[in-house]
Amino acid sequence: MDTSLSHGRLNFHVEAHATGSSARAGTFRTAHSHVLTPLFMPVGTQATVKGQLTQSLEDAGSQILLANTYHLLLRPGPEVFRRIGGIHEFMSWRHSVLTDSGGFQIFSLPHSRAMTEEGAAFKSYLDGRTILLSPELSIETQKAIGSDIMMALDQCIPSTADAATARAALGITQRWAARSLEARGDSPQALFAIVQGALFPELRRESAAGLCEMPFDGFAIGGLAVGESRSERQDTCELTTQFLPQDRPRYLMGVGTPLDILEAVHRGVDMFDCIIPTQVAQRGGAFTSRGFLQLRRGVYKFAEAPLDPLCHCPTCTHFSRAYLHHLTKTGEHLGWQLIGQHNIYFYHQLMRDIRQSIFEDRFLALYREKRAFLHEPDA
Ligand code: PRF
Ligand code: ZN
Repeated sequence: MDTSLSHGRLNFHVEAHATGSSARAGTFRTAHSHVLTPLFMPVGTQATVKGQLTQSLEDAGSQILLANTYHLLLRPGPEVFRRIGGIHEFMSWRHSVLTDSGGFQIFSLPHSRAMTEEGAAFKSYLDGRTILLSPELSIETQKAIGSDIMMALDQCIPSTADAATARAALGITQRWAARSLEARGDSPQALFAIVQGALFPELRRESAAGLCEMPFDGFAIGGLAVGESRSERQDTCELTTQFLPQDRPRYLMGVGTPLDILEAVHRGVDMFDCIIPTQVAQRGGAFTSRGFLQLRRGVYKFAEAPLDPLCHCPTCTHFSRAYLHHLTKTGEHLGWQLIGQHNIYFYHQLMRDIRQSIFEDRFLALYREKRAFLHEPDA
């Protein structure tokens, strides 16, 4: 195969580059859908984006949902996906799905885990059983789940780790990536590798260089948004994207706020996932074109206006701030659901605006304007 003509299983193409920025607009094709980048993926850990019907996600403009191998391996287990015919059928979602490999979720466990060359051993939170999640078991499970894009098992360490720890982790991640590729075999599912290396430029370069020698369909930047400052995150992201090939999608894992995403697109990232839009909605938090709102505040008790007068989402089309305030104050689930759908729509609209501005070569102007507007959620 002539690799100079190959764009991997996703056939990723950059359609436009921004002037004065590393931002780019692209497209790729999975087994289920045609995808436009830059894009945001809502998190559906347990084969559900909490509180959202898949129809609501489709209406909000979601293109890819993220699911977690770690959780789905434990419950319902791969056999359910094998018998039912994959996650799309299972959760009634006709667009694309990306599965995370499980490395990060195990790293996030407070105790009962052990990393060896073979894999990551952990105790099931369901029945206390010890499970060895090897790169092979992760891929086998992701094959059963039937995601469009699989992630290679990686060793995620705190971004503040010392150089020796970071070097060991990227070595393991590199070898696990090669084993994942081998385990994928001739499956049509795409596979991404994950760059690690904490905050050390030389280690990020080494990790990216090693992984880029292998025929992955895309590359993720892992190990960020785990305790570093925003400027450290931005610097590491900027330097890592420069080591990645132009002709593969780049995915910044677990990031972030709208401002984080805007900053990362500027530095050449194409894909994002984060629980923030659904998580803040649960507590009454909403992103709007005029900044972040807390709907529990008493000032909204009599507010007849929609949540965001400039938003065209179903929530803003049908409901007032007063009603959403009431739902959050009474702890009604519908409040979480409606604000969640609005927040997801807000993230997707941000990505659509960014994409459009890249095509019209006015990304830098949009970046400056949005940067001033995007307020952060309260900690
Ligand atoms: N690795 C994996 N999943 C992840 C991360 C990672 O480093 C992150 C880092 N923020 C989020 N999700 N496999
Ligand atoms: Zn809205």
